[in-house]
Amino acid sequence: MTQAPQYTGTGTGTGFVDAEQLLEMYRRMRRIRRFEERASELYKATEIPGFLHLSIGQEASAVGACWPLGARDGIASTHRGHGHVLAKGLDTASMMAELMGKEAGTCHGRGGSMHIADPGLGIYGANGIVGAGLHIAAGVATAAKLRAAGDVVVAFFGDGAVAQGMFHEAVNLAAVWDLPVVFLCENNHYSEFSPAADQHRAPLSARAAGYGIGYEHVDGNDVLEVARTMTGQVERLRQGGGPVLVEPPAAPSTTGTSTPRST
Ligand SMILES: Cc1ncc(C[n+]2csc(CCOP(=O)(O)OP(=O)(O)O)c2C)c(N)n1
Ligand SMILES: [Mg+2]
Repeated sequence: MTQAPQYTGTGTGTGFVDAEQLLEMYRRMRRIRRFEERASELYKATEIPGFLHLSIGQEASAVGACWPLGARDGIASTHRGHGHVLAKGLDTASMMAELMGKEAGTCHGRGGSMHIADPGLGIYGANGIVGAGLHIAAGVATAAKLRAAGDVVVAFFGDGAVAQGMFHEAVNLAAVWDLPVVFLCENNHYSEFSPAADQHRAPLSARAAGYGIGYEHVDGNDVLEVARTMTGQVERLRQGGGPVLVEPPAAPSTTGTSTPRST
């Protein structure tokens, strides 16, 4: 007889997920990992043009963050967005074609890894400009608030965006307009080669307090903890609650800017 999956971490709560849902979370994380491993091979073989930023090690935060989202909910992503868009429901075949610049790609090969988007799935783009997804998320959340159908938005960003003016503008506007958006910082404490301490002094919890919004720290390696936290926050936003900043620290292995073509 097959043993049901056992979970011993802190993320689970009674009735939160059953064994099949646990397996589905694993499938989603595995799909992202395998996709990026293959993309890395193709990049090294020069089959993928431009740059390729992998999110290996961050699968749990992508899958956990998107777990409570439906098709009408939105996400805005970053230069490191493969996991986010796959977790939101993009199919691997059209996405890989997009990375390879092919007509069969999600955006007919015009966007590539850093500008892939599918608004029909609530995917408002990966983004090559650090911090730029935050404004897009605020805009999508404004539309969601006006529609008043309970839709929410998750704005993924890295710690490198925190010293940008765009971060201030988007978070402040979301706070004063009570927009239904989760600002989710995958914090690996580096922006390219610059440690976070060289860029900003205050921790994200203090930043959130400065804007008068909530803050939650979660274990970015624990998909259940991220999913449970996000499920609670998304439910709160669907009921009309205001924005929140969620911080799952990211794995140091993802600090590299681009996967090298030759190693
Ligand atoms: C506005 C802007 N400035 C600089 C860059 C160059 N750049 C590309 S990735 C990156 C680091 C971003 O760091 P972070 O947001 O923490 O993401 P991480 O790569 O650490 O996941 C920078 C500075 C850029 N793309 N956009
Ligand atoms: Mg970073």
